[in-house]
Amino acid sequence: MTPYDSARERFAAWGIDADAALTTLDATPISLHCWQGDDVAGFENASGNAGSGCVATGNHPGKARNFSELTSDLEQVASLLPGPLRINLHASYATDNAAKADRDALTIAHFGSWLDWAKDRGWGVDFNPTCFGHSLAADGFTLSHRDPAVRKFWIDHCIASRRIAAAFGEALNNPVVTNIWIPDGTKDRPADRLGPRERLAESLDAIFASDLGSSAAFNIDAVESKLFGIGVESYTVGSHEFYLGYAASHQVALCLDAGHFHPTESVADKISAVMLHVPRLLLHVSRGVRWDSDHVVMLDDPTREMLHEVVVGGFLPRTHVGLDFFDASINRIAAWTIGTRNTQKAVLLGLLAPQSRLTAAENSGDDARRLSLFEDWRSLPWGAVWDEHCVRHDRLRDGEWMNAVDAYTKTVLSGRSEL
Ligand code: RNT
Ligand code: ZN
Repeated sequence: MTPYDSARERFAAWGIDADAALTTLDATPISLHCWQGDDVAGFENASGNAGSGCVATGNHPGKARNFSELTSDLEQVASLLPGPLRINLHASYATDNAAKADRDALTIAHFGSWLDWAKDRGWGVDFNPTCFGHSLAADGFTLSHRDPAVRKFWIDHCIASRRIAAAFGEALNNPVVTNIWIPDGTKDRPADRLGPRERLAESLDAIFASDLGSSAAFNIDAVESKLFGIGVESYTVGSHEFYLGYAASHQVALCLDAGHFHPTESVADKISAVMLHVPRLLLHVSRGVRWDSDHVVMLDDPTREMLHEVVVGGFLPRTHVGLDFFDASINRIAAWTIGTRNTQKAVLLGLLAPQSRLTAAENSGDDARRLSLFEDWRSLPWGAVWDEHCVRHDRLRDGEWMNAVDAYTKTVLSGRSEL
C-alpha cells in the first residue's frame, strides 16, 4: 500500500474523497503574478519603481530585466509547480514596440510575445492596467484626479487594458480577468473625501461602458480596494466600502487582497458575505506583516481559512485565484515557488475539509464535536495527498525542489550582470 493509498483510506473514513479533491485541484488554475520576478519594475524603463505606496523592499541579486529573463524564470518556477497555471500581466510589461506607445495607446500588438508564450504553454492570461509608476500618477491621483485631462489619460489606459485583455482572451479562447487597482489617496487628512470618490465612480462607469464588441465575453472586469499605502496613510479613494458598493451595484468582480485590510480582520469571513452580492471574486493571495507588506504566502491559518471558505461555500466556479506578493530580499524563484505551492496546498486543504461532518455536528447543536473535528482533522495525512499530486504532475516534492532552484541560480541567475 502506498502512502497515498493509506491516506486516501484515512480520509475516506472521515467521509472525504481524496481522489475527488485532486481532480478539482487539477481544475483550479493559479494565476502567477509576473511582477514577483522583477520587484514590480516592469519593462518601461530599467530602473522602474512601482511607487504609489506599492513597495518592494530588498535588493537580492538576479532579478529579471527583460522579457526573455522573466519568461525563463517563470518557466523555471512552473517546472516546480504541480497543477494548472495562468500568467497575470501588468500593462507595464508590454514587450513589442512598447517604447513607441504611452499607456493610453497600448494594444494587443504590444503584447505579441506574451501571447505567443502563453499560447505555447497552454496557459490563460490575466491582465492589469498599470496606474502607477508614471509621470501622470506622480501626485498620487489617477482615475479620481481633479484634472479631467489626467483622468482621461487613465480612463483611456484602462479602456486600452480591457481591449488587450479581451483580445488575449479571444486568442486563447480563455477569458481574462482585468483587475483595476489605483493608488489614489492622500498622506494627510483630506478636506474633501467625497469628490474623488464621485470622480472615481464616473471614471469606472466610462471605462466599463467602452464597447468590446464580440470579444466582450472574454473579459471579466474586477476592482480592487485598499486600506492605505506608504505615503497614502490618511485617505484611500478606492476603499473597501467604495468598491464593494460599486461591484455589487454594477455587477463586476470584486478583488479581495489578503493584505488590504486591518491586520485583525478575517478576509475568509468576508467571502460568503460579498459573494451574496457580487458575481465573481478575485483573490489576491498575499501576506501582510503588520501592514500591506506583500510577504511570500505561507501556509498559515488566514490563507488556509480563505481558501477553505471559497471551497466549502461552493464559490470555486466563481473565484479566480491570483497571487500578489513580491519579496526582493530573497531568491525570487524560491519566493514565487514557496508562495504558489502554499496557495495550491491551501486549495487542497479546502477540498479535503470534512464539511458534511462539520455541518452535521453544527446542525445538531454539538459544538464540541464541531471543534474536535476542526482540530483533529489537522493531523490527517494530507501531506501524502500533496505528495501524490506532485508525483502525478512529475514535480519535485517538498524538501526536494529547492535543489533545483539552487542549480538554476548557479547556472542562470548568477550570470546576470548586477551580481
Ligand atoms: C497594490 C495592489 C495591487 C498591486 C499589483 C502590482 O496594493 O495590491 O494588486 O500589488 O497590481
Ligand atoms: Zn493586490
